[in-house]
Amino acid sequence: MKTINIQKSKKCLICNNDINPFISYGEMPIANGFLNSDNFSKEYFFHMQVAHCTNCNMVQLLDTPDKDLMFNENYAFFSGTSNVMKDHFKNFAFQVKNNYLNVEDPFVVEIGSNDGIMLGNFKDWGIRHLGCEPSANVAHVAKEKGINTIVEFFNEDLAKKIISENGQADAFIAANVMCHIPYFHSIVAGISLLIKKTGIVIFEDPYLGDVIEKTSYDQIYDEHTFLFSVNSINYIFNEYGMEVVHIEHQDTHGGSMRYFIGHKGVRVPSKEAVDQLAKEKKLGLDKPETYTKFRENCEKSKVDLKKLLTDLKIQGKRIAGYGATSKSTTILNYSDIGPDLIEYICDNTPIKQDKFSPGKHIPIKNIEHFKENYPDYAVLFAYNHAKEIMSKETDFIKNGGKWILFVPNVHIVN
Ligand code: DWN
Ligand code: SAH
Repeated sequence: MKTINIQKSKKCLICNNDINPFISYGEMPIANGFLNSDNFSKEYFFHMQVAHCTNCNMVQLLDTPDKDLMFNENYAFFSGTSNVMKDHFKNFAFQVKNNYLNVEDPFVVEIGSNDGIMLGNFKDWGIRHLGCEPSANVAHVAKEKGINTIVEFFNEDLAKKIISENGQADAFIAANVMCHIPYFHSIVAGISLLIKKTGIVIFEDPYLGDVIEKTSYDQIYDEHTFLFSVNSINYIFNEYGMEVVHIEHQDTHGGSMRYFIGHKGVRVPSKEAVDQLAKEKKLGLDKPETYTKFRENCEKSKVDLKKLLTDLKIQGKRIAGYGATSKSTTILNYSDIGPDLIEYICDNTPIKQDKFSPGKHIPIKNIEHFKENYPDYAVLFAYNHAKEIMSKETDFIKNGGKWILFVPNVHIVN
């Protein structure tokens, strides 16, 4: 089996060093591009390859589709689909309010604010806030709740506009969006202007260390241009006179890192931040061998999952998927798993239901369909919400059903 397909070297999006891919996942569709059958023939694909930059250590996609193909008025991910995430973001917001907003008339900016899952807390507390959310449909949900939101992509120009209209911000916050933005220099340049000298930048994204350790390669898809580490984030922010002053590991999305960043010299970097920089070197996140091993692990995971599903199918078992995640687009297309193996995927998001999964065209159904048509096995594509989903779906197990997980390895939960 040969999945690597090295193309000509490209330049690192962060430091302009030459980079080469360490893996190709093949042709990939838009991860959130759920579609109707009349659009199958027009579906867009791109070659998904990943590289590690040996100079700045940023792990990145070589190519990303145009941003408007991914983030638009039909964006399929609504943050409010998870109650656990609502609590998570409430706690995030509390942390910002309690520790960083003890100034007169504070101002908070969030990018990728989606349906307002985090920013709504600041609105409820009467704190001056602004969300930047380019996907009009999810932004509309936030606006309906009275959360100040502009339907625009954040970049340096928008940062200047925000400053001219509102002044500088005390806190710039973001979750699961910074890693989505290939024009990252414009983002960091914008943040360095927008944030006050004593202000704070706090954002979290899936953590490279977890992806490597758990072979959770499904965190790699069109929207995720980067897999961040503390070293790579510190590298780029340093170029704009800022530095990582603290970090906190999070359990969300299979393992994330929350970065706290300030203007250089204003705060003393915490022990956690300093230690993590060294720990990443010990983990080998700066070594090409780490990524060669990761590629081998991805190839094994792909073979194991397809074999398990094929064997179950041969035994006459019915298999469904649970959670039509963006991540599942990578799993299904890379592992070549289609409707012959997975009958349907159920999901609680109305915009995904009664459409087909990107690339492999597996029917997407609502949760009632799952309850009325329990399969023998359900692949938990939304494994990052395992606790929340498994606690709601106890009847599936009572009816003899079994969950299949593929992180950190392919296994059946007995
Ligand atoms: O980074 C991103 C994260 C924040 O969200 C985005 N690029 C896109 C998206 O990624 P994802 O689709 O992999 O996210 P989730 O949160 O793993 O998606 C869970 C899916 O499962 C959603 O479609 C909702 C669905 N779901 C469900 O049907 N029942 C979720 C829960 C909790 C449930 O109980
Ligand atoms: N913060 C939410 C949503 C994450 S999904 C959560 O963690 O659940 C990523 C979001 O970022 C999408 O809603 C997308 O429209 C938005 N986004 C993508 N590029 C952006 C940019 N340049 N500026 C602001 N938001 C952006």
